[in-house]
Amino acid sequence: MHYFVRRPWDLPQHLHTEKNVFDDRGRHRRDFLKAVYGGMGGIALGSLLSGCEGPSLDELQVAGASEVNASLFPATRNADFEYGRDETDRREAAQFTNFYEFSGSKSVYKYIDSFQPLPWSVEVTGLCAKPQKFDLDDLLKLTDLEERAYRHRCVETWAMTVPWTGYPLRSLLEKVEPNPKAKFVRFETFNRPQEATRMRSSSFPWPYNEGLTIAEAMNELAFLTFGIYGEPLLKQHGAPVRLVLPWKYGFKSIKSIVKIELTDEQPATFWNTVNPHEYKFEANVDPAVPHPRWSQEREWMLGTKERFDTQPYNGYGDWVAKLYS
Ligand SMILES: Nc1nc2c(c(=O)[nH]1)N[C@H]1C(S)=C(S)[C@@H](COP(=O)(O)O)O[C@H]1N2
Ligand SMILES: [Mo]
Repeated sequence: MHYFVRRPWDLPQHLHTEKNVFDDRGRHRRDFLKAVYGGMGGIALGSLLSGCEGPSLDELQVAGASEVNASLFPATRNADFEYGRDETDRREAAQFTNFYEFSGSKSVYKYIDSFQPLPWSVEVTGLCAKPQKFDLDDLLKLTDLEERAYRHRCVETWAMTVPWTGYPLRSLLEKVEPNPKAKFVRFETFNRPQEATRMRSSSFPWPYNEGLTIAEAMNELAFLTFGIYGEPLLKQHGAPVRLVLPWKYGFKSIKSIVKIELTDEQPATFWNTVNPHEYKFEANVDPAVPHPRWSQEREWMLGTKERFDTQPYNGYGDWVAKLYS
């Protein structure tokens, strides 16, 4: 019952802090807004704008938080996962993203105003006993949300450490009761050329899609994600629901998912279709296998530019190495 009266992303930032934007149905809403905007908004806003170079928070679409059940955020941190290094600054993460539907640059936040992520639903279909379409709210309440501190490694060698909110993908897949014939899972992003200008270009195989083996999809690490930094996902991070697969290169972590399909054949995937030589279906992080155009031995962190040695499976071998032996 705790919904915003208007979509946060429909309004400029300054309006969000005014009480009259919200009705009086509960303190939750205002508390949530404090949570959403308090960290980077409020006092921090002034110092950020005066003290730092770069885009304002408006431009970063901090206001792009999803219109979701306020009482669910922030979720409890799962102590099984640690970064092993410093957490990436949320502002650095918000202004350096890959979302090719909107831009080929990292400044996706400049091009994402037009994206309207609500209402949203995800169809789960294919080789299963109970194919279903889930509304976002049903998805959010399917099981308890938790927060996980994960390392993220893009194939381009940049890396970040951010807390995601969600639950294992397995929890959703089990609801539809996969058939034993299901060997792969295919994921698809929205197809909205009106909202995402680059989808008008026929030089890419839109919509973005990705895939996993069923064993990968059922692995504890595969995380269906609704939030980042204790708040609903910003639009540029793949609102309102995306995948996060920390042992694979970032392009596998598909954003803004509308469809999940259980299949018996390895599905075509976006980057593998565009350039099969450079982007493999499996795409596990591996320092020993160079990208055809660069080494994968080292990685650099968003924000600090600190450099680290790349770890096999991005350091998650204890969870996933068994899948590949
Ligand atoms: N639909 C869609 N999902 C996507 C992408 C994309 O362009 N479109 N980019 C991928 C890449 S290359 C990376 S590194 C991650 C980046 O997630 P972030 O921008 O939230 O850091 O999203 C992945 N998911
Ligand atoms: Mo990436």
